This record gives sequence, structure tokens and C-alpha cells, in this order.
Amino acid sequence: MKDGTIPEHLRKYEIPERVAIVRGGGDLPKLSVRTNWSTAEIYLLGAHVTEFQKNGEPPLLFLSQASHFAAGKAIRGGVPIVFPWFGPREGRSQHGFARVTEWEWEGSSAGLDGTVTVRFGLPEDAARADGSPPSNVTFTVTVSDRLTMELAIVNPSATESLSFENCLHTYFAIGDIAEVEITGLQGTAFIDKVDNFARKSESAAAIRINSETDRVYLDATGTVEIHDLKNHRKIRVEKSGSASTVIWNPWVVKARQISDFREDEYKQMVCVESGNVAQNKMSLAPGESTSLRVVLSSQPI
Ligand code: TA6
Repeated sequence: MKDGTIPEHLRKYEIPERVAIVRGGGDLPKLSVRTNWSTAEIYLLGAHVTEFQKNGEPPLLFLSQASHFAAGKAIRGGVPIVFPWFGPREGRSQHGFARVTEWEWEGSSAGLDGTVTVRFGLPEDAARADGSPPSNVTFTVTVSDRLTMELAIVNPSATESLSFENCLHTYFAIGDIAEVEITGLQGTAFIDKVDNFARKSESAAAIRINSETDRVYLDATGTVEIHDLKNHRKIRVEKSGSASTVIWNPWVVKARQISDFREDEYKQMVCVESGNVAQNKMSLAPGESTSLRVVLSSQPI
């Protein structure tokens, strides 16, 4: 698929009026999904959801105007899948290889109510090429009036345990960062990456962002809500199989340093990420499995 052509064997997973495989940015293959309530787009590169939009609402996910769309490069925005490590790792790419690997599209289905589900698998040779231990990883996206994403990981080894971090590094589109409040984390311990990784406890019932923010909330299993006052919309992030929530906004200076991000785009996005990172890193016994499930929904306020 490197030359921009779409292999005919994938056409069997298309569903008329519901799911089509088309060429996206950089000619990369992406799925275009339509339901009675919404539209969504998912690139095979990274099994990366780049768009979810309910009819009559602004997009739920932020996607940078400066994003790369190229094999082996991460897409800036949407929902990057972070696996098997979160953050930098010496000599290797930040946030792991899953987001820069082309996933296999393994199937799709449409429910009687019009809900659409598409499923992807991370090719086994991606871990091998990276020198990482084997893992069976699938990603299932269900599109309706909400966006449901499930990252399932199985340790296929008969003898070795499998340790990893995972995260759905979701970029939300917001009206204006100055008019956003994030609730659901009060009383939770966090690592403040912009204050030398200091350990703190969240005191705010409603978090406001007015400077660079990069926080890993630990043992944070609850629902988080983003109150977007400018768009008159509340976004709900419900999850299971996740002990960490990460909040990130690069703000002014960092935004300028990110080559695939426009200088003023920090005002239009906030990342609220669900996963298992840092002290919440996971370890699966031989044959064991885990599932990280995130449900995104919105309602007017
Ligand atoms: O989740 C927050 C974070 O880890 C930040 O530290 C930040 O740099 C960001 O992700 C984006 O990482 P990326 O590799 O996509 O530029």
C-alpha cells in the first residue's frame, strides 16, 4: 500500500453506504464511516481515528492542519494509539511503534440500528522488527452517536510475562482553551511533567489550563468531563481497563517547537488520554489478556 493503491482484498470489508476504504492525506488508505448519527475516519496507519463528528455538531477530535500523513510518521491529532511504551525511550521512537505501523483491517459489521464496528490487528512482525516481545493486539472502533474504542492485548507467550504501557492519546477539539474546564480528577495524585516530574495531588474540582500542562494522573479510573463553554458542549470520557489519565496542552512555546503543529492550535485542543502508564504500567502473565475501553460522548450545555 506504500504506493497509494488500495488492495482489492480489503474491499470485502466495505459496507455499502456505511464503510468505504478511500485515500486520505498523503494518499494513505483510510476508512470513511457513516452512521445515522455521525461520521468517522480511521487511517490504517496506526489504526488512527482522525475524525468523529456527530451530525450538526463541530468535530469532536482535533486534527492539526500541519499534520504529517506519511508512512512511518505519526499523525498529529485524533487518537494516536500509544503502545508498548509511553513517552520517550532511548534510541527508539516516542510513544512506541503502534502509532507508526500500518495495521491490518480485519473486518467490519453494521448493527440493525445502524451502529458500525470496524476491527484492526497490529501485525505480528511489527513487534519483531522493533525487537519487542510478541503481543496480540487488536483495536475495535464502534461508531454511533458516540465513539467507542477498545484496545485488546493478549500475551501469547507460554512462559514469559509481558510488560507494557498503553494509552489512547486522544486530542479533543475545543472552542477556546481559555473557556474549558476539566472535571473528575479532584483528589487524584499526579506527576507534573512540566515541574520536574514533581508528585502532586489535584486540588481543583474544575481544572483550567493557562500554561503548558503535561500531567499523568495515577490510579485515575473515573470518568472525566471536558466542559467546552465556547462550543456549549460537554464531552464525556468514560473508560474501563485504564488506571491513568493524562492531560496535555503544549501552550505557546512548546507549540512553536512542534513541527507538525500550528503555532496557535494549542487554543483549539486539549488531550485527555486514557491508558496505563508510568507506575500504572501493566504486566500480563503468560496467556493473560487485558482490554482498554474508552467511550466518548457529548451533549449540549
Ligand atoms: O501525553 C503527553 C505527551 O507525552 C507529552 O509529553 C507530549 O510531548 C505529547 O505527548 C506529544 O508527543 P508526540 O510524540 O506526539 O509529539
